[in-house]
Amino acid sequence: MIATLLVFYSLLTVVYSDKMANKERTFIMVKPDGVQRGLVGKIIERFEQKGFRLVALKFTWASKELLEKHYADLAGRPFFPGLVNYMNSGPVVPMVWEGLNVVKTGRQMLGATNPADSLPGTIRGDFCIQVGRNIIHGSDAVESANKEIALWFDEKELIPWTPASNDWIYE
Ligand code: DAT
Ligand code: MG
Repeated sequence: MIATLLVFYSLLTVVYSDKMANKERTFIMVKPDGVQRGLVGKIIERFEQKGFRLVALKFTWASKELLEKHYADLAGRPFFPGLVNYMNSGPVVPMVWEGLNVVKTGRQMLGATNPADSLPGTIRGDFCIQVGRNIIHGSDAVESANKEIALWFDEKELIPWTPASNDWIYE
């Protein structure tokens, strides 16, 4: 009896942790050039058709202060002032996407930082040419994703939900 309960419990734990793994979140942002060039819909479509869940989205013109925090790790780089000016040159579309391995897969969907190195089929590979106009941001690790999500969104703006398609995307 106890053995049966134990097996049942461990099965539950496996199923539960599997479901939790599907809750990984990443921070994706269409940069001002992506917005100006009318690529917001196409970018959202890539994440939707992959099967990831949209958890938050807004349209905003970010302050330099926020952008300096967002790119704090790059503050010492020669391109930093230009990067902040570019990111502050128009509205952006920050988003949170959720799903299994969404951070790593999201980076693969974006392509390399420099579009010259981004493979065809990736967002940067298909839609842009230069590193200073690479149209989209994506978190590079779970830890930075969590930091970026907290920087751009309030907790109440993150909407947990289960799409009707969920059981057809995850086994
Ligand atoms: P990523 O956006 O792929 O995470 P990153 O974090 O190294 O790349 O840099 C942030 C942004 O800064 C990048 O999307 C474009 C810009 N950038 C990076 N390296 C650059 C460079 N060598 N010259 C100009 N801009 C650069
Ligand atoms: Mg980065």
